Amino acid sequence: MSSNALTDLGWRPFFQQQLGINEMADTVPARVVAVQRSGVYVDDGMTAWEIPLGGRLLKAPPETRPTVGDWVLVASDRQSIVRVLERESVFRRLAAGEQVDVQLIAANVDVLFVVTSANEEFNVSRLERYLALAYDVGVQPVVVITKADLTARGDEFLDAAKRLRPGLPVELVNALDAADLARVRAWCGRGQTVALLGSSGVGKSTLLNTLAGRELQDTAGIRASDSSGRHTTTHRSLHRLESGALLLDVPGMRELKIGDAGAGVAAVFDDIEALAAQCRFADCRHEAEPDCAIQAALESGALEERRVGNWRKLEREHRHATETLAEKHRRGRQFAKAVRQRAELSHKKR
Ligand SMILES: Nc1nc2c(ncn2[C@@H]2O[C@H](COP(=O)(O)OP(=O)(O)OP(=O)(O)O)[C@@H](O)[C@H]2O)c(=O)[nH]1
Ligand SMILES: [Mg+2]
Ligand SMILES: [Zn+2]
Repeated sequence: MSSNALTDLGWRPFFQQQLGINEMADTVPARVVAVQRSGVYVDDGMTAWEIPLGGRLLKAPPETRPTVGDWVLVASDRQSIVRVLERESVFRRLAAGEQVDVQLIAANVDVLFVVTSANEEFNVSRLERYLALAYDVGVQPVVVITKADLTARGDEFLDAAKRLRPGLPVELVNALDAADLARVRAWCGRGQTVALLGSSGVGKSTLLNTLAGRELQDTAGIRASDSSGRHTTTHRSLHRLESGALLLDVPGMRELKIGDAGAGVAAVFDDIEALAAQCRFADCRHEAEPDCAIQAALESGALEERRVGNWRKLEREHRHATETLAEKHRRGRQFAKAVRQRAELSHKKR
């Protein structure tokens, strides 16, 4: 296999340097292009094939299981995964619902397309959530607003998104029109991995198809009543474009719980955090305390009420997730210790 074929899949020194000498001889590096219940689809740059998910990997904690975008070492018989290579980046979220379970969304991503559309679906607070996810792992976000062809108010959406962060790249497009995607395509260079995230029906698969110039993924219409999608894409998959980019299509998300992405929240709201540092009291709750810089900025109109509200909400979510995950890890360690002690005890008895 030529190393060019691997490079085109996103292979780089960061992964190469993780290989031991024996591994170079005994294993094949491959990229996970899809994960299904039955197994993992991998690509070595020449062909793609399915590897059944064996017991050991299935039972591994979610964070160590292979996810789409991962680089794995495959045994020479090509039928099992020896190990998952360390990730350059990984998007995690908390599973929807009450329990705090971490879910991996995608690994080794270079650019995140936060996809939204120029209609009722557009929501700046939701965009801030996606931005926090991107900043938390150090991935470049690009906001792509679709359905420009269906509205006369495109520029309003464009301006609202641009106001989120200074210098944030935002593109307003008709995702069905290849000629309209030149600037979007500029992010899709050879070997670059680009993940598409957003609600159902915003046009993630449509963008992929138009960029690829062929129908790689099914797409479907949205409900006219509220512009919400029908969850057409059902599993995550990685696709190679002619340009050499790797596009990761993800099923639409009903809700994105960002989990313990504290650094990401701080980055999205760095202006608010800077103000908070100027309050008179270090533990200011920015409610009725004297000399509160945030209250002052709200009163002068320098700061938007909605933004402060979303900052508080994401901060709360982050704190809750961090505490609960820490508690969960502690219990997991206690359980493992108890199992070990019982095993030692029965060993001594024999
Ligand atoms: N006119 C127009 N229609 C669009 C545009 N982008 C997407 N659509 C349509 O919107 C519908 C939903 O698009 P999809 O690509 O299936 O949306 P998705 O984000 O992949 O949705 P899920 O797979 O459910 O997450 C389809 O009917 C598309 O043709 C656009 O820019 N203009
Ligand atoms: Mg889709
Ligand atoms: Zn304050």
